[in-house]
Amino acid sequence: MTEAFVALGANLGDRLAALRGAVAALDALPETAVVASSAVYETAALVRPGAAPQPDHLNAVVGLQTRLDPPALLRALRAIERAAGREPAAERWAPRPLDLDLLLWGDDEIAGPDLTVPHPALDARRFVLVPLADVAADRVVPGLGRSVADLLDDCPDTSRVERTSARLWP
Ligand code: PH2
Ligand code: MG
Ligand code: MG
Repeated sequence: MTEAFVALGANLGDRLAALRGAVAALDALPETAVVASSAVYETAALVRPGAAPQPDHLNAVVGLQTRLDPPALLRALRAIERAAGREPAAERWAPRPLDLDLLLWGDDEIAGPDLTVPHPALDARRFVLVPLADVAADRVVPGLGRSVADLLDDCPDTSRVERTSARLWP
């Protein structure tokens, strides 16, 4: 069993329904269970330099226990995104009905052509660190050697991350 953490985001369509559907789909994967869920946060969209503004995202993080391997989980994340109506985008960071990013895979570091874990921008983004701290504040991030709570304390990102009262799971 590995404990993995997945970031969820959506800024198109019924965002909360997409996040809830994704959590249920993750829990329904073979040999996989959702064991922790953060609050849901309304967050200002981070866009690429020079890009047009985008609608706010909802962001959250869930913890999983799984016997899948990382490539199998990654394929499952992509399939759940597609089932939520995500289409292959022409540009990176296009608005999307659902985005699922693998943040942490146990204490492992993975560097492959399709997957880098811990997620490379994890320590730079409050919309990732704030929900991750709900479920894994004391976890030391492999490669960085610092806890999620420490990284959040020092995170230079000042963009808006607002806790909502929405419940994601169960
Ligand atoms: N995801 C992005 C780009 N910008 N901004 C917010 N607030 N939340 C996201 O999940 C997000 C983003 C690329 O995946
Ligand atoms: Mg993303
Ligand atoms: Mg993604």
